[in-house]
Amino acid sequence: MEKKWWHNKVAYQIYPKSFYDTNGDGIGDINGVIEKLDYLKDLGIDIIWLSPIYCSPLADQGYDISDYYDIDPRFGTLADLDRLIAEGKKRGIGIVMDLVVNHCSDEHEWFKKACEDPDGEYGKFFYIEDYKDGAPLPCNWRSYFGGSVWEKLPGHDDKIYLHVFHKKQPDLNWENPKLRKEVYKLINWWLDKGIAGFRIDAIINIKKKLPFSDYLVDGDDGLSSIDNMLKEATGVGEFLNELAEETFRKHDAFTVGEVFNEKDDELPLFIGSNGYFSSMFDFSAELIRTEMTPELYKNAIFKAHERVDGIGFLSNIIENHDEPRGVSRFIPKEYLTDTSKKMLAGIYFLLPGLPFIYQGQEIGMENLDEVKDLSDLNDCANSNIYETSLHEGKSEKEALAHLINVTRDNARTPFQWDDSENAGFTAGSPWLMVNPKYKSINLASQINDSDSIFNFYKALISLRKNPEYESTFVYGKFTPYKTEQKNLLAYSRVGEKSVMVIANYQKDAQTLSLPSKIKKVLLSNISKTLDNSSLNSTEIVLSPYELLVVEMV
Ligand code: ISL
Ligand code: CA
Repeated sequence: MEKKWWHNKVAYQIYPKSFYDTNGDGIGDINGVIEKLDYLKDLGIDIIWLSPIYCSPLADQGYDISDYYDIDPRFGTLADLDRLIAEGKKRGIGIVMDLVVNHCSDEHEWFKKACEDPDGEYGKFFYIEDYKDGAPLPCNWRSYFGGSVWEKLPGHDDKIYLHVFHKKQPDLNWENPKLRKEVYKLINWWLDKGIAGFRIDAIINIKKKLPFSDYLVDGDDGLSSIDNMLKEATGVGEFLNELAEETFRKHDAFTVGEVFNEKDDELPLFIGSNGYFSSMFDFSAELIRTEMTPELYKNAIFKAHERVDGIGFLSNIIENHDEPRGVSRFIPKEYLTDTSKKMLAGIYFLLPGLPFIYQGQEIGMENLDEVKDLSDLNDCANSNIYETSLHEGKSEKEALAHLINVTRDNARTPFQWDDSENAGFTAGSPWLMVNPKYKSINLASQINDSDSIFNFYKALISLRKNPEYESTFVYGKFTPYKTEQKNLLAYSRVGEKSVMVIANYQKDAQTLSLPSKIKKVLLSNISKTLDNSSLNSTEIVLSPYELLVVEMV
């Protein structure tokens, strides 16, 4: 495999609005990121992905961009960002921006001009259709946030526009070469500024199956999931190849795609050498919507990595800004402890590919347990989730309880820096409630505690980067071990060294027989040391939720 500069990197996702507020307005800002660069450097981070900070009405928290060339004043200025890029460079940290080009904001000048003259140049930047009241819509697709994808074009009773996300996020028409050129221009403008690359939002959505048509109704609302259309849409690769050719490849940028619904035979095109992207996220575990079990988790992540074996690098996560906290999702509540959180960390961190840490994950931040009222939360996706529950017959209390388990706000509550008011996130009043658990879960209490989750993440990163083991963790062959043994997650990474990652994903101890003897323990979440007799045996007893990383003889 041809070596690339980003292969051995460890990335960290920042959700700027909730990271650190320096001016007391309750909203995290770029200066807050700059202030915390040394913290991230100390943790061992090489790449920071910033969720969007461009000008935006924040209808979908910045994923609705009204100016691609400027920073929203709530986050700072372009000068602040230039400073962040420069300060990052000094510390060997690259900045990756979020690229949101399936749609823009309805407050972007392109859309405003399209509303002024739907038949003019900018009308063709969007999907605008004629419409007569009472007539059927062009298609029955359901927007991701609920309701039809069609909305009346402001100022035009006889026209509608397409939005697969929020109605304030009109879809850009990628079939139009002029639009594509504008997109490439803005990407190159940012790359020329010296950013390391992009995380690419909802990129599969840029290709629609045209002409518009109805798909199988799959809900009481008489609509059809976008996924049904995406299965039939072909040709996204032509757009993506042109995109890569006109922008990323020229800059040797690091790019990670938010890719769903890709087909097996497309994988080499997406992330193979000279693929459209450097990497793409592995969402296989996040996508499981039934109750999580260790077996489901194991099958999902192991299959995902076997599927790309020899093709390319996945980017591994346990959570992001769109998901509940990973520890709350993947570990049963009654067994959620520092030990089980560290186990989960070790499992995903040493897989092939790039580990991504989402802000707060490194201190074990958890979901909210309760909120008094829907209005304590913020995400634009909430009301649809809540209403759907009521519609299914749940009581208001049950609907709220369900929402708390799944809402994206779980990941968006402010970072818990310390146990002072507002968790040290802001001197003002935070834009979204602080998770009350900040009194016990916060960075200040962990930073000097060698047993803390924070220091476990630090140890994981230094193990990955230890020159003796780095090539094994980055390029070593991945092989699942004893997949049939229940609640055991084990795999080997074999390169210059032979390493095994072993996790006992259950509340009871279990015994495991190994393929050979252990040479030494590289990392353990229960401070395990092995005496001589254990080192001479090929059988080990694992404690509840134990994670063991060992070098094999
Ligand atoms: O978040 C989801 C489910 O809760 C996904 O369906 C999500 O909408 C999808 O992953 C696309 O996400 C990205 O684009 C959205 C934005 O809301 C998300 O925050 C972003 O990650 C629209 O820009
Ligand atoms: Ca601020």
